[in-house]
Amino acid sequence: MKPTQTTASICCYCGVGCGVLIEHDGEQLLDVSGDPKHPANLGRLCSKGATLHKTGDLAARALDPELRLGKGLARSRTDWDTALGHAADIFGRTIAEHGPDSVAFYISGQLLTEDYYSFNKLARALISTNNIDSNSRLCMSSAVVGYKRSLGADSPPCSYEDIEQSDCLLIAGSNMAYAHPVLFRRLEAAKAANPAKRIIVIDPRRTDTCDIADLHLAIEPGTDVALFHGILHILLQQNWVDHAFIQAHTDGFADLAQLVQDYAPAHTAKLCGISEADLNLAASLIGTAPSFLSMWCMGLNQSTSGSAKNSALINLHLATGQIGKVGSGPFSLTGQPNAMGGRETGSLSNLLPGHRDADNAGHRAEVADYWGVDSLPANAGLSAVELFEAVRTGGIKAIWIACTNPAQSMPNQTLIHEALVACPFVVVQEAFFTTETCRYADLLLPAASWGEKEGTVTNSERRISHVRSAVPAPGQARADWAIVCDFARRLERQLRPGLPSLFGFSSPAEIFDEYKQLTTGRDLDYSGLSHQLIDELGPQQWPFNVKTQQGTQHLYTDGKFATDNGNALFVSEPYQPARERRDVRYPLILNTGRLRDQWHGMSRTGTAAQLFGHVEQALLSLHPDDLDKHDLHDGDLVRVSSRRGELVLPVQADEQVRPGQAFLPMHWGDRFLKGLGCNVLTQPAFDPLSKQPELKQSCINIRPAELQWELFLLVEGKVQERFEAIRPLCEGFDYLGMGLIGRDRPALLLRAASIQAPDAELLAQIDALAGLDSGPVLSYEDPAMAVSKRVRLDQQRITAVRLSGETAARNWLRSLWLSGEPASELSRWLLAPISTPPGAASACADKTLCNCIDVSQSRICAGIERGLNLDDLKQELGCGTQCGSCVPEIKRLIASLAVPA
Ligand SMILES: Nc1nc2c(c(=O)[nH]1)N[C@H]1C(S)=C(S)[C@@H](COP(=O)(O)OP(=O)(O)OC[C@H]3O[C@@H](n4cnc5c(=O)[nH]c(N)nc54)[C@H](O)[C@@H]3O)O[C@H]1N2
Ligand SMILES: Nc1nc2c(c(=O)[nH]1)N[C@H]1C(S)=C(S)[C@@H](COP(=O)(O)OP(=O)(O)OC[C@H]3O[C@@H](n4cnc5c(=O)[nH]c(N)nc54)[C@H](O)[C@@H]3O)O[C@H]1N2
Ligand code: SF4
Ligand SMILES: [Mo]
Repeated sequence: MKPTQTTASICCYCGVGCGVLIEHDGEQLLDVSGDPKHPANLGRLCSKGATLHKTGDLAARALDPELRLGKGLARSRTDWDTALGHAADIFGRTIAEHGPDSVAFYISGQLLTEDYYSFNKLARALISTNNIDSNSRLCMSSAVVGYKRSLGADSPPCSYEDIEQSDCLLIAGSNMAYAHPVLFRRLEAAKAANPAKRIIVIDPRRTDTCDIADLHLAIEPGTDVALFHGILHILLQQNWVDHAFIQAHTDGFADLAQLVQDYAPAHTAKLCGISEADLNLAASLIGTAPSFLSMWCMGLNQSTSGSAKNSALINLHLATGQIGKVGSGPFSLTGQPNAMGGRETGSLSNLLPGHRDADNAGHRAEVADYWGVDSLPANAGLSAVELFEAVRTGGIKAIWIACTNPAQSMPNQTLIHEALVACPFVVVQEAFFTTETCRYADLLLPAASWGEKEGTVTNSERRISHVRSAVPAPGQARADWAIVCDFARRLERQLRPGLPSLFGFSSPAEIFDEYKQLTTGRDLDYSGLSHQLIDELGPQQWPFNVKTQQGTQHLYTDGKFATDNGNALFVSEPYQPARERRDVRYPLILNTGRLRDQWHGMSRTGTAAQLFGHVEQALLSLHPDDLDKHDLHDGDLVRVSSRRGELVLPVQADEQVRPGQAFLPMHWGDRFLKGLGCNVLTQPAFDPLSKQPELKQSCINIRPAELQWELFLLVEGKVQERFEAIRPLCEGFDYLGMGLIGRDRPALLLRAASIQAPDAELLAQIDALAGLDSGPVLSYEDPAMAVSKRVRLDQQRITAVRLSGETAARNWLRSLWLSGEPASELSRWLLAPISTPPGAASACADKTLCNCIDVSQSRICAGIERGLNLDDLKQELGCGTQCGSCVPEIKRLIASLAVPA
């Protein structure tokens, strides 16, 4: 056995940026724990971070470059030299024939700073195009506009410590309990230590985050600007504003004061669908608090008025002078682990490195000078939605996609898939070959992933950490920066023959040292840092310049903002409703967002069965009244349609969603849910300034799917291989939902339905792949009814089940399998399997609430019914004692089930 070692690194999921300690033997990752020394998490991890080592099944990894030599042909494996040589030929030829703007790069907030910098230099300096955009366009770009317009630079002024220090916290359009769990733990602890701390949550849904709120404002979707203006109206009326601050440090207040006259309490409350009393309460909590902090996320940013929402919220801080001091300020939570680094290095089409703008001639000249090229392109680059539209209509002829899965995550998927089919040359630089986008790759480049690559990331509080590699990348996979620089050097031979290379880097540290000089003298100046210094001093918050040699906790403490005259600006924009409104044809508003244990398109989290324990499949949540109205029951399949597409999905009753609204998690794409996934329904309409699409509000209708023939498959073992083999066979089903189940014995789980039974041949193929064609298999066949059932028993234990035609026994068999017990009642049931299976009445599928200790909802409910409180449950069952991600949900169950004393 090899000796185990520990490497300190950073979690690759959300923007909290937790430090992790990776235990490994130099070849394999063995375990992960929270780094007690990292200031972002002080040793805590959430359910996703704590299971990192259990994800990333090698069977799902991209291991070799693969090249398709003609549309319609299969890709074949190749070596790096051939792969990148071919890419350089095609890019070179396309640029020569159609100009630099005929190629584009679509990159990701999950790359490391050094990867971004290489991509930016490649696109802007070498190729001379601004067609380089990232998935941050779907994520943080409204916040970027908000900060720049109101404060002069894209710099979040706060620190995590403000969560403890603040007297009043506003959480707007953020489900922190799921999406930034370690910060939420911090908030829970702070509230427990100081119950006088007031917390307001603004969210149309009653999420787990609301459990901590003193006040939850369940506003009508998209009405945040009206709400913020309405609050300011009251602040002015009550004289809860800081006139001295406004006078000394801001511009534009008179216009805003005028505008908010239109937002009187009664009118605002009506627009927002809340009570006037709640509106007044919110204003008084904010207006009278000694310190006021706001945190927000996609509920504000992903909107056609995302920029206005951001500025309207910042207005409240400027009007009350609650910025630039401890416990106060506007604090956007960044989604992806290095969305901040992307913004710093200029990884949106309109930006340049060092918080510069591509449409600013002075900025272009500074960067061109530093890079030693004549000039940078002045043509505006395309933003994500525009970029894929240009691909679809032929303007862009070669696209390079890295570390993002647009064929799952972009709105209006039908058009995205059309674009990827139409594009003459698609390069996909990916760690997992399983994603929806990889299907379209003419060239697939295998990327090293978490635990295997090195560089830096910046988290939500501007803190730069060193991401370290623990083990070598598998197969031929290489680090992203290395792939980019290798390609760039080949392209240079065509575009800059004879000149010295711009890409002669041999390590991420070297790239960092070149890049950091572009921050010199800028608001974010971190020219004083290096990889080595971060290793010595620990992670640091920018600015960190050569002179001060220390990090910065709070910005704007002197009341000087990053604008030309040093004053912050009040932005006055009226409330505009969301683009799509409910009407007779589309009477429900679809909201989309995150689940606790899944990450985006699930390329990584979707390889760990444990992470499906909390939510097993894609479900459309509706208020119970809406289910009644449509005569629907939990689990019924419906056809969900928007103006753009249709999906078949099971529904679930959910009191957290208000009547007239629906919620669908964003995670399921075409791989796990047939029909191009959640985003086949969403709309591409975007904010005019940030160009961020409105992913949170699209109108839909539902109708019963009426699919009589059903299929259920559960098969233990080799889950990735079986997934890949079985998924392509399922295209003919009207409904298909796939997932994993189990912990120590992972199994593949499949539910499908159709109007008619498929060919017997198809079932035979599935049976063969599931080991249900021979061996110890019990079966029942009723061809006249198109019903057929098979169960495989190995040593008396169920290892595979396939029910087709009718699947009433599926939950019973599922629990029998989960129990791992010998299945004695099976043969009796199989004699007459259409009759109600034993225990079927109560056998609705259970779920795992506590993922760390593996405690199911049913055990927790039974405990609550016996009178146990949270502490008793923790002690008796162990639930909630590790990462704590399940605690809000347990509290909610206690509130709904506990027998009043
Ligand atoms: N578990 C998990 N965590 C993640 C991620 C993940 O995939 N999984 N992804 C990371 C990334 S990239 C991001 S961007 C963040 C996102 O983090 P969040 O933004 O917190 O998560 P979402 O669930 O997308 O949306 C937040 C909330 O916005 C609400 N909302 C919808 N419409 C409106 C509205 O009009 N106004 C208001 N005020 N609220 C509204 C939704 O009901 C939802 O509860 O999460 C990060 N963390
Ligand atoms: N309906 C709806 N749609 C949404 C959202 C929503 O709330 N609702 N949210 C939007 C938001 S905020 C975001 S951020 C996007 C996220 O959308 P995507 O960017 O598509 O999300 P991921 O699935 O995280 O894609 C990252 C990809 O990078 C791969 N990868 C992992 N590590 C590496 C690596 O080191 N190198 C390389 N080259 N590849 C790697 C992963 O396998 C994965 O396929 O989705 C957006 N789409
Ligand atoms: S909160 Fe969870 S997902 Fe986010 S960085 Fe920390 S451990 Fe990772
Ligand atoms: Mo995001």
